[in-house]
Amino acid sequence: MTLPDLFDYSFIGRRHEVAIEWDREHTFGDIDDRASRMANLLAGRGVAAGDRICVYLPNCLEFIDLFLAATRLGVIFVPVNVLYRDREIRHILADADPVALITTAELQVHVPPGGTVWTLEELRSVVEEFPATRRVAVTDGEAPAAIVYTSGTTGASKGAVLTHNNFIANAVNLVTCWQITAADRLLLTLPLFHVHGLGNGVHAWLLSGCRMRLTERFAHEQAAGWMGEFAPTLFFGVPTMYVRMLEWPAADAAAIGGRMRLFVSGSAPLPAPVLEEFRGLYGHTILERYGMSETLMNISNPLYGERRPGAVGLPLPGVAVQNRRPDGTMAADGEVGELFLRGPNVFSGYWRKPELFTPGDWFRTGDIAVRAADGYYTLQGRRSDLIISGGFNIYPREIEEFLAEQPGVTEVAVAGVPDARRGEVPVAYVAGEFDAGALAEACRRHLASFKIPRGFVPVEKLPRTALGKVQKHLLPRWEP
Ligand code: MLC
Repeated sequence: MTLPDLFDYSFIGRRHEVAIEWDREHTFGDIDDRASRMANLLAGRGVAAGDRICVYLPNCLEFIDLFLAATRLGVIFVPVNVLYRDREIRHILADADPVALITTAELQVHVPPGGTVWTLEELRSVVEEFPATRRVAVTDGEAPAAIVYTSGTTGASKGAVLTHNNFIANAVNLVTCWQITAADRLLLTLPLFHVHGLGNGVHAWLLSGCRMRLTERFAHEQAAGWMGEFAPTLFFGVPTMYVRMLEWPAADAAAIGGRMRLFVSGSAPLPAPVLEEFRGLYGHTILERYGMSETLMNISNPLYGERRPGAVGLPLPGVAVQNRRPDGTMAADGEVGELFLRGPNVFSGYWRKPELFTPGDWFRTGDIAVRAADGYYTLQGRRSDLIISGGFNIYPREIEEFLAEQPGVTEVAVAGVPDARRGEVPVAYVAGEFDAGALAEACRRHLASFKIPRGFVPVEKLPRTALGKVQKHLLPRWEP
């Protein structure tokens, strides 16, 4: 089976039902036709199976049209975070080698010159001329559907290649385990360029045939209004969104909670006190689950049964989990280990880096966990020094490499410091004769906003082990 076959449950089966609220209501038939026109447009420009297209767009209907068109043509869809700037985009373009990058006229200024760019505005002006005839060129469920770039421990991001079957396995699990049906109303405010919004949001919507209200982003000043008007029964969020929701008036919270069926959280750890406070206000226990770009969803608290605060729950169907000690033997229940995963959800490897992962192998997550005697997993941290801010992953190494290139910087370490809203934020510890304002400005110009260090702390030199490794836990405390 391929994604177009899966989505036909809704596109054919629920053709006349409302699928999405965006500028107005659109039926599944409308979305199907839009995807067909876009597929014909792409095919008319010579885009063919196996080619890559990069999509650097905020949430919009055309994002969905392009994704669906790509899955039909066997074209590999490469979403690019809209907060990325020239340095990050240059790397993705060089690595993915797409036939074109699609963006808005406004975002185009961040795209390095060279390579083919099609603007959203231009596509919009011509797509209606293409017929809504169906064109499906992919038949193999093991074909790649998307390459999702995920920050690498080496500084530069790597492209995780996800197949049609990976997305199908994930969607079937979520729809089954969270009992998502056509009667649901999904409010989707997550960015579509990550697997949380795309692999969970869009896929659960199209498989279940529910009604979705899509917004450009989670604007916390407006989100309470959307929840009031749209009355969702289902919401997928990152912890930062739930922290924001604690600030909403108690009467609104109770009304929203009264109509909701399920709140799900992922992409970053949900602090247990947030879960407790949220339960008091909204009358719901947020369901926390655990996933990654390379594997989609792995472990989830149950819909019925105990949603354990601080724990991510039990493995999803088909997902094999091993919690290994550093010597490769299995950790006992209650003992700390590192999670290794295998299953139909696990990706087929990193784009053009076959040496890093072989399909079918156990995937090493880098996540440190404990399994309780009753099977619930609790994450305890990461093997690497990954920072997660507002649900966006940051590898300190990438920022360190960039700052080390700046004038006056002799050495630099970046570490995550706790932040009540975002979970963590990055801070840079810098040795040398540098100007903090100039460093901040350079970061603003070349890096995504969530990667810009909140502070640049001068240090004489970095604390290192005898072997030269930086000891981040010995860095001075940062005070805002
Ligand atoms: C954030 N910003 C965005 C944006 N999200 N800009 C454009 N589009 C978006 N989608 C920018 C804002 O412009 C602002 O920039 C800054 O981020 C903070 O904005 P804010 O309004 O103050 O936001 P806040 O209330 O803190 O909430 C941030 C957030 C955002 C929760 C909306 O962090 C977010 O959407 N996170 C979701 C990340 C995600 O989807 N991760 C999934 C990864 S997949 P400035 O310049 O003013 O600072 C994965 C696997 C798995 O991890 O298991 O899910």
